[in-house]
Amino acid sequence: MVARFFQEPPELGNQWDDDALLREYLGYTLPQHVLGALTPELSHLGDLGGRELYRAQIADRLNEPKLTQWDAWGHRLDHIELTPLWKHAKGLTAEHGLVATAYATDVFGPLARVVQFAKNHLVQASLDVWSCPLAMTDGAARTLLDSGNTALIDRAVPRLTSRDPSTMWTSGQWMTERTGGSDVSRTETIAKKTDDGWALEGTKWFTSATTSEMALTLARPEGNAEGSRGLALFFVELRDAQGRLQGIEINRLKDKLGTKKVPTAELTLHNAPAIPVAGLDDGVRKIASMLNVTRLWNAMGATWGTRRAVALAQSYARKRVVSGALLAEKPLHLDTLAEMASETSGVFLFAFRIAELTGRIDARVATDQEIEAHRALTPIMKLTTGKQAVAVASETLECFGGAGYVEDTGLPRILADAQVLPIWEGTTNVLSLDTLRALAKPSAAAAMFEEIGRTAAAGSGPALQPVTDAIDRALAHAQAFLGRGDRLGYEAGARQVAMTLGRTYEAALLARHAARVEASGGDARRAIAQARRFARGGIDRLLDLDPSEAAAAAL
Ligand code: MFK
Repeated sequence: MVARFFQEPPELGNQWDDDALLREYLGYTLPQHVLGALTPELSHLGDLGGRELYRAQIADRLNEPKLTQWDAWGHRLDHIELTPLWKHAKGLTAEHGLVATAYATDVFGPLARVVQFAKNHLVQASLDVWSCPLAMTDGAARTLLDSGNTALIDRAVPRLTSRDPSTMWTSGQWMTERTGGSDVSRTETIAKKTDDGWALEGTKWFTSATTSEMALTLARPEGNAEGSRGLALFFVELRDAQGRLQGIEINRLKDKLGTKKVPTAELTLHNAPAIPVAGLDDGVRKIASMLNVTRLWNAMGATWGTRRAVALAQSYARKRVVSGALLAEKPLHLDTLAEMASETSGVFLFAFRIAELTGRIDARVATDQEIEAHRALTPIMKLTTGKQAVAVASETLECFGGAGYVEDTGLPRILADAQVLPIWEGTTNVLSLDTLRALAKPSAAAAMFEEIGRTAAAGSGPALQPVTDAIDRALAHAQAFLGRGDRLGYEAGARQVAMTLGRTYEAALLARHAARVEASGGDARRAIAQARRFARGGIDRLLDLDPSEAAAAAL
C-alpha cells in the first residue's frame, strides 16, 4: 500500500491565553482589580476569536455582500445584503461594547481606549475587516462630541455607542470623490440651501460600509470659496422612517483586491438631506478628530492582523516537518519567525501607546505636551504600522510555501486585507507630508522627541544597551534632517524621516516593555531578544540622498 501524507493545517487556540504580549502589557498598564474584573470577558473573547469565529470566517470565505438595485416591478431598492459573519458581528459589537467601551470613561477613566482595543484585538482578526465600520462609527461619535452640536450629539451619539444591537448605529465617512482621496480640497459635492435645511448634490467614490445608518461627509456650500477651507462638514442620515434611502443611489459595489466583505460603494447624492455639523466652512479641520480615530483603528488593524498572521505561522512551524525536522527546530525558519514576531510586537506597542494618549485626550486629562505628541505621532503610527502589516503578511504566506498561495487555506486573504492598511485613511506619502506639517510647529516636534526619549530612557539596562545606542543615533539623524533648509530635499525625505521616527519609537517601546516585564518579575527573555533584534534590523531609514538623485532614478 502506498503511504499517503496529508499535512495538518495550522490551528488557533484561545487568543487570550496564547497572546503573552497582550497579557504582559495589560498586566502593567491596567490596575490589578480592573484587569481581574475584565479577565473572564477577555478570555471569552479570546476563545471566540481563536475558535468559533475563526471557523465561521473560514466557512464564510466565499460570501460577499450583494447589491440589489431594483425589484421585479421596477422600484429602485439599492439594498445591500451583508455576509452572515458581518451580521453576527453587529450583535457581538453591542454586547461587548467594541465601540462603546471607549466612551466608558466613567468606568475606565483614561484607560477606556486600552480596554476597548484589548477586546477588539482578541476578535477582529476573525471578523473580516468588520473593524472598518466600527472605526468610522467611533470616529463619528468622537467628532460629534468634539463639535459641540448638542442636537446631533443627542440624536446620534447614544446610538453610535449603544450596547443594544437593535438600536446601535454604525457610521460611514464619505471623503473620497473621483477627484481624489488624498487631496480632498477638490471635493465637487455641493450643499444647497433648501426650505427646511440643506441638501447635497454630487458623487462619492469610495464609501465603505454603505449599510450604515449615518455618515459624516464633506461638501461645499453654494457660493463658498474653492479649496479645503470652503468645505463644510455635514451629517447625513441615509434612510427615512420607512427605511428608504433619502436622495442616495448606490451605483455599484467596488471590485477590490481584499476587504471583500466590506460593502464599499460608489454613490450618487441627489437632494440628500444633510445637516451642518459645525458651521459652514473649515470642514477638513472639523473632520480631523475622525481621521485621528480611524487612523488609530488602522494601526490596530495592523496589530491584530500581524498577530493573527504570526500565530498561524507559529502553529504551522510546530506541525510541518521539512528535511527530517519540524520547521520550529530549523534555525533559519526560527530566524524568519523572530523577525516577524519582533515587527508584530513593535506594531502592537506603538498602536496601544497611541490608544493610551487618545484615552487621556478623550478623558480630558492629557497635558498640552501629550496632545502635541499625539498629533505628530498619529500619522507616523499609521504609516509605519501599515507597511509592517504588509511585510509580515507577505512573509507569513511564504512560511506556508504553496499552501500560502491557495485561497481556501484562508491565508491569501490576510495579505490582501493587509494591503489596504497603507492605502486607506491616508497613504504612506500623504501621511509623511502630514507628519512634516505637524512637526513644523516647534512645540510639537519638541513634544514628540521628548516622548520618544523618555520612552527609551525607561528601557535601559545592560542587555538593552545596543538598543539605546541605536535609538540615540537614529534620533540625532532625524533631528539633523528636520533642521535642513532645502525644500526639495525636505519633501523627498519625508517618508524616510517619518519611517525612521516610527521605527525608532517602536524600538524604544520594545525596550521599555522588556524593562517593565523584567521589573515585574516576569521572564523578559523574549521581550529583550525582540527589542535587540528590532533595533539591529535597522531603524534609521534616512538615506541622505540629494533629491536630484531621486528624480534621476525615478523615471
Ligand atoms: C481597520 C481600520 C479601518 C478604517 C476604515 C476607514 C475607511 C474609510 C475610507 C476612506 O474614507 S479613505 C479616505 C482617505 N482620505 C484621507 O484619509 C485623507 C488623506 N489626506 C489627508 O490626510 C490630507 O493631509 C488632508 C486632506 C487632511 C489635507 O487637506 P488640506 O485641506 O490641505 O488640509 P490642511 O491644510 O493640512 O489642514 C486643514 C486643517 O486641519 C489644519 O488646521 P488649521 O486650519 O487650524 O491650520 C490642520 O492642522 C488640520 N488637520 C489636518 N489633519 C489633521 C488636522 N488636525 C488634527 N489632526 C489631523 N490629522
